[in-house]
Amino acid sequence: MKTDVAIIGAGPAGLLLGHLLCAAGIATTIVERQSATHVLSRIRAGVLEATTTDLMRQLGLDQRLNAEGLRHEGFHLSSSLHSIRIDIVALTGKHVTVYGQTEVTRDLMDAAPERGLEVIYEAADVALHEIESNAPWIGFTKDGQHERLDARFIVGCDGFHGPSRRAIPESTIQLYDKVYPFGWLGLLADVPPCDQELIYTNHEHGFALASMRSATRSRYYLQVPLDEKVEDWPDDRFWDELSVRLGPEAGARITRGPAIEKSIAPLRSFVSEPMRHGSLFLAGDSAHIVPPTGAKGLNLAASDVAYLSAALRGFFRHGHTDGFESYSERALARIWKAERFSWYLTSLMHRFPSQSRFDRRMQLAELDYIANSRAAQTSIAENYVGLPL
Ligand code: FAS
Ligand code: PHB
Repeated sequence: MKTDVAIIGAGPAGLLLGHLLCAAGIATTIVERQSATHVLSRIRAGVLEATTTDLMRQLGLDQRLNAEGLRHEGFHLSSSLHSIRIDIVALTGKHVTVYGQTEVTRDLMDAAPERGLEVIYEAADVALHEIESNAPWIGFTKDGQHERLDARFIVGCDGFHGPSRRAIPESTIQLYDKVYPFGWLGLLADVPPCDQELIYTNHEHGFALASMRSATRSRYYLQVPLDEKVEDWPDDRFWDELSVRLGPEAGARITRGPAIEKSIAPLRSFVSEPMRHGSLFLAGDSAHIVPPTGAKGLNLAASDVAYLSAALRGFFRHGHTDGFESYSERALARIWKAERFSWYLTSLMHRFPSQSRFDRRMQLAELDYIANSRAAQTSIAENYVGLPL
Protein backbone atom coordinates (compact mmCIF):
# COMPACT_ATOMS: atom_id res chain seq x y z
CA MET A 1 0.00 0.00 0.00
CA LYS A 2 1.17 3.57 -0.67
CA THR A 3 -0.10 6.99 0.39
CA ASP A 4 1.17 10.57 0.81
CA VAL A 5 0.67 10.83 4.58
CA ALA A 6 0.30 7.86 6.92
CA ILE A 7 -1.31 8.71 10.27
CA ILE A 8 -1.05 6.42 13.28
CA GLY A 9 -4.13 6.72 15.53
CA ALA A 10 -7.81 7.46 14.84
CA GLY A 11 -8.49 9.62 17.89
CA PRO A 12 -9.50 13.26 17.43
CA ALA A 13 -5.99 14.35 16.32
CA GLY A 14 -5.64 11.65 13.68
CA LEU A 15 -9.17 11.97 12.33
CA LEU A 16 -9.10 15.80 12.25
CA LEU A 17 -5.76 15.79 10.44
CA GLY A 18 -6.90 13.06 8.06
CA HIS A 19 -9.98 15.03 7.05
CA LEU A 20 -8.03 18.27 6.59
CA LEU A 21 -5.48 16.55 4.35
CA CYS A 22 -8.14 14.72 2.32
CA ALA A 23 -9.96 18.03 1.83
CA ALA A 24 -6.70 19.41 0.39
CA GLY A 25 -6.40 16.47 -2.01
CA ILE A 26 -3.53 14.85 -0.10
CA ALA A 27 -3.78 11.05 -0.04
CA THR A 28 -4.02 9.95 3.57
CA THR A 29 -4.41 6.63 5.39
CA ILE A 30 -4.99 6.22 9.13
CA VAL A 31 -3.88 3.04 10.89
CA GLU A 32 -5.69 2.47 14.22
CA ARG A 33 -5.01 -0.28 16.75
CA GLN A 34 -8.53 -0.50 18.19
CA SER A 35 -11.96 -1.02 16.66
CA ALA A 36 -14.11 2.04 15.91
CA THR A 37 -16.48 0.91 18.69
CA HIS A 38 -13.65 0.83 21.20
CA VAL A 39 -12.42 4.29 20.21
CA LEU A 40 -15.94 5.67 20.69
CA SER A 41 -16.30 3.94 24.08
CA ARG A 42 -13.62 6.14 25.65
CA ILE A 43 -15.28 8.98 27.62
CA ARG A 44 -12.93 11.96 27.64
CA ALA A 45 -13.08 15.67 26.97
CA GLY A 46 -16.16 17.84 27.10
CA VAL A 47 -15.22 21.47 26.39
CA LEU A 48 -14.28 22.71 22.89
CA GLU A 49 -12.42 25.96 22.19
CA ALA A 50 -13.24 27.95 19.06
CA THR A 51 -10.00 26.55 17.57
CA THR A 52 -11.60 23.11 17.53
CA THR A 53 -15.11 24.11 16.49
CA ASP A 54 -13.64 26.28 13.70
CA LEU A 55 -11.87 23.24 12.24
CA MET A 56 -15.12 21.23 12.30
CA ARG A 57 -16.86 24.17 10.59
CA GLN A 58 -14.04 24.48 8.00
CA LEU A 59 -14.56 20.78 7.21
CA GLY A 60 -18.34 21.20 6.96
CA LEU A 61 -18.72 18.63 9.74
CA ASP A 62 -20.34 20.88 12.34
CA GLN A 63 -24.03 20.11 11.72
CA ARG A 64 -24.55 18.05 14.90
CA LEU A 65 -22.16 20.29 16.82
CA ASN A 66 -24.33 23.31 15.93
CA ALA A 67 -27.54 21.43 16.75
CA GLU A 68 -26.45 19.69 19.97
CA GLY A 69 -23.42 21.62 21.24
CA LEU A 70 -24.09 23.87 24.24
CA ARG A 71 -22.76 27.45 24.06
CA HIS A 72 -21.18 28.28 27.42
CA GLU A 73 -20.46 31.90 28.32
CA GLY A 74 -18.95 31.34 31.75
CA PHE A 75 -17.95 28.82 34.41
CA HIS A 76 -17.55 28.79 38.19
CA LEU A 77 -14.60 28.41 40.55
CA SER A 78 -15.79 27.74 44.07
CA SER A 79 -14.44 26.99 47.54
CA SER A 80 -15.75 27.20 51.07
CA LEU A 81 -15.29 31.00 50.85
CA HIS A 82 -16.28 31.92 47.33
CA SER A 83 -18.30 31.06 44.26
CA ILE A 84 -16.67 33.02 41.44
CA ARG A 85 -18.28 33.17 38.02
CA ILE A 86 -15.68 33.68 35.29
CA ASP A 87 -17.66 35.54 32.63
CA ILE A 88 -15.62 34.47 29.60
CA VAL A 89 -17.74 36.36 27.06
CA ALA A 90 -17.62 39.66 28.96
CA LEU A 91 -13.88 39.26 29.62
CA THR A 92 -12.73 37.91 26.22
CA GLY A 93 -15.64 38.22 23.77
CA LYS A 94 -15.37 34.47 23.21
CA HIS A 95 -17.37 31.44 24.39
CA VAL A 96 -16.67 27.70 24.57
CA THR A 97 -18.87 24.85 23.39
CA VAL A 98 -19.77 21.82 25.50
CA TYR A 99 -19.86 18.85 23.12
CA GLY A 100 -18.25 15.54 24.10
CA GLN A 101 -15.04 14.33 22.48
CA THR A 102 -16.90 11.10 21.74
CA GLU A 103 -19.33 13.07 19.53
CA VAL A 104 -16.50 14.93 17.74
CA THR A 105 -14.85 11.57 17.06
CA ARG A 106 -18.15 10.06 15.87
CA ASP A 107 -18.76 12.95 13.46
CA LEU A 108 -15.25 12.59 12.04
CA MET A 109 -15.48 8.80 11.81
CA ASP A 110 -18.90 8.81 10.11
CA ALA A 111 -17.74 11.26 7.43
CA ALA A 112 -14.48 9.44 6.60
CA PRO A 113 -15.80 6.99 3.93
CA GLU A 114 -17.68 9.63 1.91
CA ARG A 115 -14.63 11.94 2.04
CA GLY A 116 -12.15 9.30 0.86
CA LEU A 117 -10.33 9.12 4.19
CA GLU A 118 -9.13 5.53 4.60
CA VAL A 119 -9.09 4.33 8.21
CA ILE A 120 -7.73 0.84 8.88
CA TYR A 121 -9.06 -0.30 12.29
CA GLU A 122 -7.81 -3.20 14.40
CA ALA A 123 -4.28 -2.89 12.97
CA ALA A 124 -1.91 -4.66 15.33
CA ASP A 125 1.87 -4.43 15.85
CA VAL A 126 2.23 -1.04 14.21
CA ALA A 127 5.91 -0.23 13.71
CA LEU A 128 7.63 2.76 12.11
CA HIS A 129 10.50 2.35 9.65
CA GLU A 130 12.97 4.61 7.77
CA ILE A 131 11.62 7.75 9.46
CA GLU A 132 14.87 9.64 8.73
CA SER A 133 14.47 9.00 5.00
CA ASN A 134 12.14 10.52 2.42
CA ALA A 135 10.48 7.11 2.07
CA PRO A 136 9.30 6.07 5.53
CA TRP A 137 6.89 3.21 5.98
CA ILE A 138 4.65 1.57 8.59
CA GLY A 139 4.47 -2.16 9.16
CA PHE A 140 1.36 -3.67 10.81
CA THR A 141 -0.72 -6.82 11.04
CA LYS A 142 -4.33 -6.88 9.86
CA ASP A 143 -6.47 -10.05 9.99
CA GLY A 144 -3.31 -12.03 10.57
CA GLN A 145 -1.63 -10.64 7.45
CA HIS A 146 1.56 -8.60 7.58
CA GLU A 147 1.03 -5.28 5.76
CA ARG A 148 3.29 -2.44 4.63
CA LEU A 149 2.16 1.16 4.12
CA ASP A 150 4.66 3.38 2.28
CA ALA A 151 4.28 7.14 2.64
CA ARG A 152 6.14 10.45 2.18
CA PHE A 153 5.40 11.42 5.80
CA ILE A 154 4.22 9.67 8.96
CA VAL A 155 2.24 11.55 11.62
CA GLY A 156 2.06 10.02 15.10
CA CYS A 157 -1.41 10.74 16.51
CA ASP A 158 -1.21 7.61 18.66
CA GLY A 159 -1.62 9.15 22.12
CA PHE A 160 0.60 8.91 25.16
CA HIS A 161 1.19 5.16 24.92
CA GLY A 162 1.67 4.86 21.16
CA PRO A 163 4.91 3.89 19.31
CA SER A 164 5.56 7.16 17.41
CA ARG A 165 7.25 9.22 20.13
CA ARG A 166 9.39 6.21 20.99
CA ALA A 167 10.64 6.04 17.39
CA ILE A 168 12.55 9.30 17.92
CA PRO A 169 16.12 8.60 19.07
CA GLU A 170 16.72 9.11 22.80
CA SER A 171 19.72 11.29 21.91
CA THR A 172 17.33 13.72 20.17
CA ILE A 173 14.22 13.79 22.33
CA GLN A 174 13.71 15.99 25.42
CA LEU A 175 10.98 14.86 27.87
CA TYR A 176 9.32 16.99 30.57
CA ASP A 177 7.08 15.14 33.01
CA LYS A 178 5.11 15.84 36.18
CA VAL A 179 2.79 13.23 37.73
CA TYR A 180 0.15 14.50 40.19
CA PRO A 181 -0.47 12.60 43.46
CA PHE A 182 -4.16 12.01 42.70
CA GLY A 183 -6.56 11.00 39.92
CA TRP A 184 -10.02 11.95 38.69
CA LEU A 185 -12.91 9.56 39.25
CA GLY A 186 -15.34 10.38 36.44
CA LEU A 187 -19.02 9.40 36.31
CA LEU A 188 -21.42 9.75 33.37
CA ALA A 189 -25.16 9.54 34.03
CA ASP A 190 -28.33 10.28 32.12
CA VAL A 191 -29.58 12.86 34.60
CA PRO A 192 -29.97 16.63 34.14
CA PRO A 193 -26.90 18.67 35.18
CA CYS A 194 -27.00 20.42 38.57
CA ASP A 195 -26.18 23.76 36.95
CA GLN A 196 -26.35 25.47 33.55
CA GLU A 197 -22.58 26.01 33.63
CA LEU A 198 -19.50 24.08 34.80
CA ILE A 199 -18.53 24.25 38.47
CA TYR A 200 -14.91 23.59 39.54
CA THR A 201 -14.68 23.36 43.32
CA ASN A 202 -11.83 23.16 45.81
CA HIS A 203 -13.31 21.56 48.93
CA GLU A 204 -11.54 20.43 52.12
CA HIS A 205 -12.16 16.84 50.96
CA GLY A 206 -10.74 17.52 47.49
CA PHE A 207 -11.54 18.77 43.99
CA ALA A 208 -14.85 18.16 42.22
CA LEU A 209 -16.13 19.19 38.79
CA ALA A 210 -19.75 19.37 37.69
CA SER A 211 -19.92 19.19 33.90
CA MET A 212 -22.33 17.86 31.31
CA ARG A 213 -22.82 16.47 27.82
CA SER A 214 -26.37 17.76 27.24
CA ALA A 215 -29.44 18.96 29.16
CA THR A 216 -30.14 15.33 30.06
CA ARG A 217 -26.65 13.85 30.46
CA SER A 218 -24.22 14.89 33.23
CA ARG A 219 -20.50 14.33 33.64
CA TYR A 220 -19.03 14.62 37.16
CA TYR A 221 -15.52 14.19 38.56
CA LEU A 222 -14.10 13.72 42.04
CA GLN A 223 -10.42 13.95 42.96
CA VAL A 224 -9.40 10.59 44.46
CA PRO A 225 -6.10 9.21 45.82
CA LEU A 226 -4.00 7.39 43.23
CA ASP A 227 -4.51 3.99 44.91
CA GLU A 228 -8.33 4.18 44.74
CA LYS A 229 -10.22 1.60 42.67
CA VAL A 230 -13.48 2.25 40.82
CA GLU A 231 -15.05 -0.64 42.76
CA ASP A 232 -14.36 1.37 45.96
CA TRP A 233 -16.91 3.90 44.68
CA PRO A 234 -20.45 2.53 44.36
CA ASP A 235 -22.80 5.12 42.86
CA ASP A 236 -24.32 6.15 46.21
CA ARG A 237 -20.90 6.90 47.68
CA PHE A 238 -20.05 8.99 44.62
CA TRP A 239 -23.29 11.00 44.79
CA ASP A 240 -22.96 11.56 48.55
CA GLU A 241 -19.37 12.85 48.24
CA LEU A 242 -20.15 14.97 45.20
CA SER A 243 -22.98 16.63 47.10
CA VAL A 244 -20.64 17.45 49.99
CA ARG A 245 -17.91 18.87 47.76
CA LEU A 246 -20.24 20.97 45.58
CA GLY A 247 -21.70 22.53 48.71
CA PRO A 248 -25.30 22.86 49.94
CA GLU A 249 -26.67 25.03 47.09
CA ALA A 250 -25.37 23.10 44.06
CA GLY A 251 -25.46 19.84 46.02
CA ALA A 252 -29.19 20.25 46.55
CA ARG A 253 -29.69 20.52 42.79
CA ILE A 254 -27.96 17.21 41.97
CA THR A 255 -30.20 14.61 40.31
CA ARG A 256 -28.92 11.14 41.07
CA GLY A 257 -29.07 8.20 38.71
CA PRO A 258 -27.17 5.05 37.71
CA ALA A 259 -23.66 5.53 36.28
CA ILE A 260 -23.46 4.58 32.61
CA GLU A 261 -19.69 4.99 32.78
CA LYS A 262 -17.33 5.30 35.74
CA SER A 263 -13.52 5.36 35.52
CA ILE A 264 -10.40 6.79 37.15
CA ALA A 265 -7.91 8.80 35.06
CA PRO A 266 -4.42 9.64 36.34
CA LEU A 267 -3.27 13.25 35.99
CA ARG A 268 0.03 14.30 34.49
CA SER A 269 1.74 17.19 32.72
CA PHE A 270 4.00 15.98 29.93
CA VAL A 271 5.77 17.45 26.90
CA SER A 272 8.06 15.75 24.39
CA GLU A 273 10.32 17.93 22.22
CA PRO A 274 10.82 18.19 19.26
CA MET A 275 7.56 17.26 17.48
CA ARG A 276 9.35 16.41 14.26
CA HIS A 277 12.14 14.00 13.42
CA GLY A 278 12.95 13.53 9.74
CA SER A 279 9.73 12.48 7.99
CA LEU A 280 7.91 11.82 11.30
CA PHE A 281 5.68 14.44 12.99
CA LEU A 282 3.88 14.12 16.34
CA ALA A 283 0.48 15.69 17.07
CA GLY A 284 -1.85 15.54 20.08
CA ASP A 285 -1.33 13.34 23.12
CA SER A 286 1.62 11.54 21.48
CA ALA A 287 3.60 14.75 22.16
CA HIS A 288 1.92 16.25 25.21
CA ILE A 289 -0.45 15.57 28.09
CA VAL A 290 -2.19 18.08 30.34
CA PRO A 291 -4.23 17.50 33.50
CA PRO A 292 -7.87 17.88 32.32
CA THR A 293 -8.54 20.72 34.79
CA GLY A 294 -8.07 23.37 32.10
CA ALA A 295 -10.02 21.45 29.41
CA LYS A 296 -7.02 21.79 27.07
CA GLY A 297 -6.13 18.24 25.99
CA LEU A 298 -8.41 17.80 23.02
CA ASN A 299 -8.06 21.46 22.04
CA LEU A 300 -4.25 21.28 21.91
CA ALA A 301 -4.56 18.27 19.60
CA ALA A 302 -6.69 20.49 17.34
CA SER A 303 -4.18 23.35 17.27
CA ASP A 304 -1.30 20.96 16.51
CA VAL A 305 -3.35 19.67 13.60
CA ALA A 306 -4.16 23.18 12.38
CA TYR A 307 -0.44 24.02 12.20
CA LEU A 308 0.63 20.68 10.70
CA SER A 309 -2.09 20.47 8.05
CA ALA A 310 -1.08 23.96 6.81
CA ALA A 311 2.56 22.85 6.62
CA LEU A 312 1.68 19.68 4.69
CA ARG A 313 -0.56 21.63 2.30
CA GLY A 314 2.33 24.03 1.60
CA PHE A 315 4.59 21.11 0.78
CA PHE A 316 2.26 19.10 -1.45
CA ARG A 317 0.92 22.15 -3.30
CA HIS A 318 4.04 24.30 -3.62
CA GLY A 319 6.99 22.22 -2.44
CA HIS A 320 7.46 24.57 0.50
CA THR A 321 9.20 23.15 3.58
CA ASP A 322 9.18 26.25 5.82
CA GLY A 323 6.02 25.00 7.58
CA PHE A 324 7.89 21.85 8.57
CA GLU A 325 10.84 23.85 9.93
CA SER A 326 8.54 25.95 12.12
CA TYR A 327 5.92 23.32 13.09
CA SER A 328 7.54 22.10 16.29
CA GLU A 329 8.43 25.58 17.54
CA ARG A 330 4.98 27.06 16.72
CA ALA A 331 3.04 24.17 18.24
CA LEU A 332 5.22 24.02 21.36
CA ALA A 333 4.81 27.76 22.01
CA ARG A 334 1.04 27.23 22.36
CA ILE A 335 1.45 23.86 24.12
CA TRP A 336 3.69 25.22 26.87
CA LYS A 337 1.26 28.06 27.66
CA ALA A 338 -1.58 25.55 27.90
CA GLU A 339 0.63 23.33 30.09
CA ARG A 340 1.17 26.31 32.39
CA PHE A 341 -2.54 27.12 32.63
CA SER A 342 -3.51 23.48 33.24
CA TRP A 343 -0.83 23.11 35.93
CA TYR A 344 -1.90 26.43 37.53
CA LEU A 345 -5.60 25.53 37.71
CA THR A 346 -4.78 22.02 38.95
CA SER A 347 -2.50 23.45 41.67
CA LEU A 348 -5.17 25.98 42.67
CA MET A 349 -8.17 23.65 42.79
CA HIS A 350 -6.89 20.35 44.24
CA ARG A 351 -5.92 19.26 47.76
CA PHE A 352 -2.34 17.91 47.72
CA PRO A 353 -1.47 15.17 50.25
CA SER A 354 1.73 17.01 51.22
CA GLN A 355 -0.03 20.37 51.45
CA SER A 356 0.96 22.45 54.51
CA ARG A 357 -1.43 24.84 56.32
CA PHE A 358 0.43 27.67 54.63
CA ASP A 359 -0.04 26.06 51.17
CA ARG A 360 -3.78 25.79 51.89
CA ARG A 361 -3.97 29.47 52.82
CA MET A 362 -2.14 30.34 49.59
CA GLN A 363 -4.88 28.57 47.61
CA LEU A 364 -7.62 30.40 49.49
CA ALA A 365 -5.80 33.74 49.14
CA GLU A 366 -5.45 33.17 45.37
CA LEU A 367 -9.18 32.44 45.10
CA ASP A 368 -9.93 35.55 47.19
CA TYR A 369 -7.74 37.61 44.85
CA ILE A 370 -9.46 36.16 41.76
CA ALA A 371 -12.88 36.86 43.29
CA ASN A 372 -11.98 40.55 43.58
CA SER A 373 -9.80 41.16 40.52
CA ARG A 374 -11.05 41.64 36.96
CA ALA A 375 -7.44 41.35 35.78
CA ALA A 376 -7.06 37.94 37.43
CA GLN A 377 -10.39 36.77 36.04
CA THR A 378 -9.44 38.02 32.56
CA SER A 379 -6.20 36.04 32.67
CA ILE A 380 -8.08 32.87 33.56
CA ALA A 381 -10.79 33.55 30.96
CA GLU A 382 -8.39 34.13 28.04
CA ASN A 383 -6.57 30.90 28.79
CA TYR A 384 -9.79 28.95 29.23
CA VAL A 385 -11.25 30.04 25.85
CA GLY A 386 -7.89 29.24 24.25
CA LEU A 387 -4.98 31.53 23.36
CA PRO A 388 -4.70 32.63 19.72
CA LEU A 389 -3.17 30.20 17.21
P1 FAS B 1 -6.02 9.81 21.74
O1 FAS B 1 -5.33 9.09 22.88
O2 FAS B 1 -7.42 10.27 21.90
O3 FAS B 1 -5.99 8.88 20.43
C1 FAS B 1 -4.86 8.10 20.13
C2 FAS B 1 -5.32 6.96 19.24
O4 FAS B 1 -4.16 6.21 18.85
C3 FAS B 1 -6.24 5.99 19.99
O5 FAS B 1 -7.41 5.75 19.24
C4 FAS B 1 -5.40 4.73 20.17
O6 FAS B 1 -6.16 3.56 20.12
C5 FAS B 1 -4.46 4.83 18.97
N1 FAS B 1 -3.22 4.09 19.18
C6 FAS B 1 -2.47 4.02 20.30
N2 FAS B 1 -1.42 3.19 20.11
C7 FAS B 1 -1.51 2.73 18.83
C8 FAS B 1 -0.75 1.82 18.04
N3 FAS B 1 0.30 1.21 18.57
N4 FAS B 1 -1.14 1.58 16.78
C9 FAS B 1 -2.23 2.21 16.24
N5 FAS B 1 -3.02 3.06 16.95
C10 FAS B 1 -2.65 3.30 18.22
N6 FAS B 1 -9.02 16.19 27.76
C11 FAS B 1 -9.87 17.19 28.08
O7 FAS B 1 -9.78 18.28 27.49
N7 FAS B 1 -10.83 17.00 29.07
C12 FAS B 1 -10.96 15.79 29.73
O8 FAS B 1 -11.81 15.63 30.61
C13 FAS B 1 -10.10 14.72 29.42
N8 FAS B 1 -10.22 13.50 30.03
C14 FAS B 1 -9.34 12.48 29.71
C15 FAS B 1 -9.42 11.20 30.32
C16 FAS B 1 -8.51 10.17 29.98
C17 FAS B 1 -8.60 8.81 30.65
C18 FAS B 1 -7.51 10.42 29.02
C19 FAS B 1 -6.51 9.33 28.65
C20 FAS B 1 -7.43 11.67 28.40
C21 FAS B 1 -8.34 12.71 28.74
N9 FAS B 1 -8.30 13.96 28.11
C22 FAS B 1 -9.14 14.97 28.41
C23 FAS B 1 -7.35 14.23 27.10
C24 FAS B 1 -7.87 13.64 25.83
O9 FAS B 1 -9.13 14.18 25.55
C25 FAS B 1 -6.83 13.87 24.78
O10 FAS B 1 -6.31 15.18 24.84
C26 FAS B 1 -7.33 13.59 23.39
O11 FAS B 1 -7.86 12.29 23.40
C27 FAS B 1 -6.16 13.76 22.44
O12 FAS B 1 -6.48 13.17 21.26
P2 FAS B 1 -5.37 12.31 20.45
O13 FAS B 1 -4.11 13.05 20.44
O14 FAS B 1 -6.05 11.93 19.19
O15 FAS B 1 -5.07 11.03 21.36
C1 PHB C 1 -15.76 17.14 30.85
O1 PHB C 1 -16.92 17.53 30.70
O2 PHB C 1 -15.41 15.95 30.67
C2 PHB C 1 -14.72 18.14 31.29
C3 PHB C 1 -15.03 19.50 31.25
C4 PHB C 1 -14.07 20.41 31.66
C5 PHB C 1 -12.84 19.97 32.10
C6 PHB C 1 -12.53 18.59 32.13
C7 PHB C 1 -13.49 17.68 31.73
O3 PHB C 1 -11.90 20.86 32.51
